[in-house]
Amino acid sequence: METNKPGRGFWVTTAILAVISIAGALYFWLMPSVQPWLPPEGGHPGDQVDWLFRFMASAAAVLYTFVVGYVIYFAIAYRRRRGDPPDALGVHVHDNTKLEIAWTVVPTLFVIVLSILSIKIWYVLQVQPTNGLVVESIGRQWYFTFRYPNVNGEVTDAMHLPVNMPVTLNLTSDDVIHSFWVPDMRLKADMIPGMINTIRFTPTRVGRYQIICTEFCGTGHSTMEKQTMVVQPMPAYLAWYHDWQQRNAHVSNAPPTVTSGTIALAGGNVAAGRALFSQKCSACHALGPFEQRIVGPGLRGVLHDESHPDLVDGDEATPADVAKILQNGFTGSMGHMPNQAQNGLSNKDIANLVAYLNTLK
Ligand code: HEC
Ligand SMILES: [Cu+2]
Repeated sequence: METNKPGRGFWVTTAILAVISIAGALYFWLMPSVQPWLPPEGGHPGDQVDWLFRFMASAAAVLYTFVVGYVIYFAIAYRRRRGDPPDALGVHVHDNTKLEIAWTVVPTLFVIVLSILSIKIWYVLQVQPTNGLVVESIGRQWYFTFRYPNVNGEVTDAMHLPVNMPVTLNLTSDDVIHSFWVPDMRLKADMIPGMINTIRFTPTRVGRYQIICTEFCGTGHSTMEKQTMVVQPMPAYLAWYHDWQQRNAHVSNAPPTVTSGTIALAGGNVAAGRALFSQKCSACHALGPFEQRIVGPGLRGVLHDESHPDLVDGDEATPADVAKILQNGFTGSMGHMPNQAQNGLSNKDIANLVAYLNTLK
């Protein structure tokens, strides 16, 4: 007589799988002390995110062990044996109500528990209002800028935050989709043009943490990892904050636009131009010869290379014509050179950049 009752092999297999799955679950649960896979958490709710990660990994270890273990066991136990007729069929099991209820209820409960745990953390991370500091970050090809209350314009060096102060971080993009990721804080959210995504957290450990873009955003994408989140004690933070308040006191808060008319180049500051170049131009331009392309051409000797007397737009290489390209942008055979508004340049910035480019020989 054919039977569909599980035999002794099934129960032995179940016992072995139970032992393996407990070992697997323990490994993932104790993982931070077994072998630190992740950098130490720099803040809250990063600690909760790690807890959820360990819980999910442990639960997945149990699930994986049983699913794969039984697949292997059944494939061996119910294989076709020597002497079976070539058209032998397996036992047909159907209408086992208990079994069907079990395999519906158990995974459903499992998923419900996981969603409740995730939603609790998601609520803290994205919804729960907090008092504290509100900072904005804007993704650009290929760097991040930051806006602070009562600081004009944008901060371009790094994102400074006081330790143990709740932060509401509003994220957006000026061009294409970027993604803001700080592994040490377990924070990640997309930066989408025309949308604001908010994440909330409290940095609890003083230090300097890398900010990385994790959405492929063009040829300079891999360079969007140079800026940092600097968490510091309040006095140091305030010193930095007041410094930027002063530095940007004369910057307008209006979004940059393309100016009409010619830009006055007298008084351009070479040092300011050099600093700006490394922030806003070096993702696309090397300081090598014209042929050394990143996205646009190398700019060493853009004003002094006799083998390239003309600029890409066909005009003669003079400071005024370089300024015109920075002002209006240019699209040619190599691609798109962003205009003044897209690069976020004031007229003064352009004068400084041209003064700097004029020193390259
Ligand atoms: C997104 C990439 C990108 C950025 C950012 C960018 N450029 Fe360009 N630039 C280009 C491309 C591409 C060209 C060439 C366009 C063509 O001819 O096809 C170009 C051309 C130029 C030229 C003309 C060069 C020549 O030999 O004629 C100058 C000067 C220049 N860029 C300066 C700058 C400066 C200064 C900055 C920073 C404010 C900057 N660019 C930022 C892509 C960029
Ligand atoms: Cu990006």
